[in-house]
Amino acid sequence: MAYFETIGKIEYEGPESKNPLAFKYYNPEEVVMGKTMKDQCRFAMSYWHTLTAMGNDPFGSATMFRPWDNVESAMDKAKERVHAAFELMEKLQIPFFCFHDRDVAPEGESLEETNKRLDEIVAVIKEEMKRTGIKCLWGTTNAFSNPRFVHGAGTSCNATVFAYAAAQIKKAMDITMELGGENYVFWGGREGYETLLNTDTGLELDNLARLLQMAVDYAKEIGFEGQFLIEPKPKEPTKHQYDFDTATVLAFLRKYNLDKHFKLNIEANHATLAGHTFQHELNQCRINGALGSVDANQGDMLLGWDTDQFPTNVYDTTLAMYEVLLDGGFTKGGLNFDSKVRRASFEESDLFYSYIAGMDAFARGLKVAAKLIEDRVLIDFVNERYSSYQEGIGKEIIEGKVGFKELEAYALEYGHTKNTSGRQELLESILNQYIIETK
Ligand code: XLS
Ligand code: CA
Ligand code: CA
Repeated sequence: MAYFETIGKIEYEGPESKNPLAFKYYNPEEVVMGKTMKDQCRFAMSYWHTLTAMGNDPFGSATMFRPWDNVESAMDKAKERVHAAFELMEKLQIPFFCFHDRDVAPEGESLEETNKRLDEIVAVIKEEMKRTGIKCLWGTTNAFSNPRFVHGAGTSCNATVFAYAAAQIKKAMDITMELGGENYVFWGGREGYETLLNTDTGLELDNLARLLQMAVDYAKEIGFEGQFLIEPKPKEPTKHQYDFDTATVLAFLRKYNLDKHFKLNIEANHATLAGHTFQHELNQCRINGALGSVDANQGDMLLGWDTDQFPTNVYDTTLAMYEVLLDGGFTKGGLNFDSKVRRASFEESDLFYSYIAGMDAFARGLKVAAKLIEDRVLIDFVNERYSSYQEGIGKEIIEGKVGFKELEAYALEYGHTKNTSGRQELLESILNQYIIETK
């Protein structure tokens, strides 16, 4: 059964096209910096926002019109969702998907039944993957929705809940491996605290590290070669989440000797919630060799929560792709649209318009970023700005040849240095020119 019968395959028609159901910038086979756009972007559909988000908010119930949900049993619904998902991805030319265990199959009465249900749906997903060639970018565990995780999962005060979370992750890793997932993500939805009056943060963080180490050990045991990723987020649902931002996650990983096993999955909206730009978080991953994958969305700067909107801001997509390209491009990671249509965009066609908007915004960002790198506009400026470290005293500082005494002697002789302008406004205007003019 086809669920989007009136919509055909979305093709690239170029920037002159007025067809709302066509790509204006995403041209999958076009080569940008040595790779096709398809391989540079590695777009993925988020199963949760696309198939299961119903438009509920704290003040109102579901608004989405989703014909594949018009079946009786929860398992039939889960199966129909698989078909709808793959039809949508095929038509939008999206080569990957990402999923939580609980997005694809409903929980049963017991863990055993839940796992059986997962196996049943995974078989359907596998068939669709075989039919379409679409792959799994990453899998993850939803260890935050069920009330059992009220005090956390790996950081719960209740050891039975820790055990349950471990069992759930074990199964999610099994199915991610079965589906050929290239990464496995940890987002600590309830791994944080509301008040320090009742919280042993030391034990909670030690336990979180223990859980991650168990995942590393289990991956080795079953031969899972996917990349482990941690996705930082500073708050929501908990007041303070342990995986606050890139810097916090890297410090945590290093403390527990887990850094060689994990990279990061950076989400735009989480970066801004942490008081950073999207580019800042990607940049910090890049300089630490920890850039794994990206959750492509955007927040609303006027709101203080996670709105998960489809990314349409070309300024941001350009600067994000700039970091990705400087990092050498994606290997196992990709651009997962962890984005949902607004509550009032409830028709099925809105799913197409939103993905087209996001894919075009990133394709455009990719091209502008590639041009900025090819023309070396920022690279040369930055190199020149730090050129005092390429010779003389600067070189000696870098090479570790001088200490305080030598630098004091130098400062006494040459202390009255002349600084040069940082030229921020000039660079911003060049960036605008590239965004507007790049063909
Ligand atoms: C929630 C997170 C979540 C992760 C996967 O804010 O973005 O969806 O990406 O669990
Ligand atoms: Ca995310
Ligand atoms: Ca989010």
